[in-house]
Amino acid sequence: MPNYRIIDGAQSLQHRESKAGDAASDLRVAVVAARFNADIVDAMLDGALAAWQRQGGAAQDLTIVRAPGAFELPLLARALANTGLYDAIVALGCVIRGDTAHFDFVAGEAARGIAQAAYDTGVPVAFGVLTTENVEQALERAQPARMDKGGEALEAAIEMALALREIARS
Ligand code: INI
Repeated sequence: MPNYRIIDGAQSLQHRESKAGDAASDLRVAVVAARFNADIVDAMLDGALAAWQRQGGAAQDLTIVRAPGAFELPLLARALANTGLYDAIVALGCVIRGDTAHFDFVAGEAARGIAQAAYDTGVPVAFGVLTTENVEQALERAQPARMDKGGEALEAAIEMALALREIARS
């Protein structure tokens, strides 16, 4: 195979079954987590924190900020990104269709605002916002022992931070 230069931020990520790695050892990350649907978002936060440890992140290098709901995640994510202190941000929330006629507005603005915060600041913001039909679907996705969407979002943030760092070095 020709000697292509490959940038793959996931290369140094540690898989679940292996022992802890060091992909995150020199990264700083902030997690912004909604309080609405707290049981579900807290399960996602547990998964994200376990992933941070598994990837060798230090406790003092991870900041947790709480938001009232998913609608408020973008503004806090943008404020955290603008500090210049963090290599990546993870936004965690859960919007359940049955809960509200506002579903489309809350979920839509969360997605749009989180993407815009990343584009405008250049800091990756992982989209860890569940949008589900009911609580059962949300729990299945949130629980670390099941789909672990919080851990997945945290690992996406690390992968993006490492890829952007390597691109900046090229
Ligand atoms: N916020 C959520 O994070 N999830 C929801 O399902 C939800 N529902 O159902 O309304 C929700 N609403 C609150 C919203 O995010 C804001 O906090 C609120 O509108 C105040 O701005």
